[in-house]
Amino acid sequence: MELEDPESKPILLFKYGGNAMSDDRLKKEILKSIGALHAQGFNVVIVHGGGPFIKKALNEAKIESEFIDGQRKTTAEAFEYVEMTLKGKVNSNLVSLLNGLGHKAVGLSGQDGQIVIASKRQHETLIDGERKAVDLGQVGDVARVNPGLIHLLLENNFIPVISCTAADETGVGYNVNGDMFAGHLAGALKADEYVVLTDVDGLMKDKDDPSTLINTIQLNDLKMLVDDGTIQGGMIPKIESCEIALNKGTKSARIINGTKPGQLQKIAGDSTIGTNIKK
Ligand code: X2W
Repeated sequence: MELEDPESKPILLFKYGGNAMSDDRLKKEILKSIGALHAQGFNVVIVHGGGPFIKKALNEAKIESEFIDGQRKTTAEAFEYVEMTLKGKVNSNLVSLLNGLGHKAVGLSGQDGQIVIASKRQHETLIDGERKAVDLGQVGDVARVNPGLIHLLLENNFIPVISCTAADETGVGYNVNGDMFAGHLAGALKADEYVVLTDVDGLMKDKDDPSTLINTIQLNDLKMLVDDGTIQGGMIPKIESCEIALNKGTKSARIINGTKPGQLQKIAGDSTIGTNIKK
């Protein structure tokens, strides 16, 4: 995607997961690259997770946490630690680093300005070959997005940095999977590009062979690769979030290697980087 008309600044929404945050030097490089895109004239929004940090905080507090189908079962007690970690630690750190690089970053979560309204997730999982309902506690799905506040910030040259928590209409808070949160927000913002940062170069037909990197793929063809088992594991929620983003209004989605910040900086105008997904 190129910056053709400087008057209509394209929106890039980045999903930045906790796995690519553990190395401080790399984190700074990633933020430098995202900041450079902002300085080039793109509107930039960052949605972040922080799974490994939540895990550490819960371990230290001796609170058990279990993942069921990629969702962290979240008791009321665990939710306090989720919020403390995402908002108090990860979000404030990203904002400080971006500000230190000369940007004006604003830390938010789904609750702020009711950007995201959540609803309690009704979850079913396979137990002994049968689908059974399980209560995941305060795990939420995105019910609605109000992107107004984000547009306001972008128009004023701020970089919104958003934690993936949200509340329902009555104010009960929920822990939302970061990929799903980001996909919904990218869709509601009609982002020009939804960029998922991972630790591999993109989607590969054979995950152990980088020469099988898929550069461009239509969403329907991608779903076939998921259905036939070619793509598995941690990539699936990322693909699901790209599907949500594209179905809700994002123009294109891309999965790239966030651990190669040099690539990240070049994504504008270079469609050979990562896997580009089109509807
Ligand atoms: C996630 C939210 C954080 C997240 C969790 O508690 O880990 C649920 O699982 P990453 O680093 O992007 O994976 N929420 C419900 O998604 O972090």
